[in-house]
Amino acid sequence: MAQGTVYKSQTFSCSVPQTDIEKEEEKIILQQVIIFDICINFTMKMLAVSVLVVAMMALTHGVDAESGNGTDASKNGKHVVKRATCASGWSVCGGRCFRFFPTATTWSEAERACLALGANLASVHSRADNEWVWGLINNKPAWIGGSDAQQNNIWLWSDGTRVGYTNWCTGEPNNNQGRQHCLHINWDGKKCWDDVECFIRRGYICAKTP
Ligand SMILES: [Ca+2]
Ligand SMILES: [Ca+2]
Repeated sequence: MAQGTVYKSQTFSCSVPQTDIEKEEEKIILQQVIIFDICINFTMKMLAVSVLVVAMMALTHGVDAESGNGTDASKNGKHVVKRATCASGWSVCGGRCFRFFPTATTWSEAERACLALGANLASVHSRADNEWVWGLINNKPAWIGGSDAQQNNIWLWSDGTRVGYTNWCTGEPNNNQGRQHCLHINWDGKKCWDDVECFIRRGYICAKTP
């Protein structure tokens, strides 16, 4: 290096001039964006076509069913729609058939009478069920299917369904004198539940699936 040579200092701004390589990279990125855009448009169009095809298939199936060619059609060519229906004397609620029997009987006899009809003493799983059952019993205490006879304070429904919803009256179940193992509704004219001795006699509500 010759002595006394002066090198000009370079100054750089934030806007760096693009090199040829950078320009090439920008072109590649632009091409990728265009390709991506084309793919998106293509995908959206294919999606729209798929929806249209599915809708047409559904319409075709509906027409077939109405004309007697569908799997749900009956032999005479008419479309059959199954609805929950209950036999005469039974009323439907939540897909089950309920019936109140006013004959005063013990809880076990009531359960056996329900079984003879293909039913069980009614289990109650919601406020709607409870209102429905209560509306059937003519404002008298009546048996429903709850019992803790096997082990005190472990309540089971006689139809084998899980106990979730409950509507015990205040202070119940109290297992009074250690011998109350069966559940009746409408004690003291209320919609709530009470445990009582299973051998007392009550009207009862049976329930079964259609
Ligand atoms: Ca008990
Ligand atoms: Ca009680």
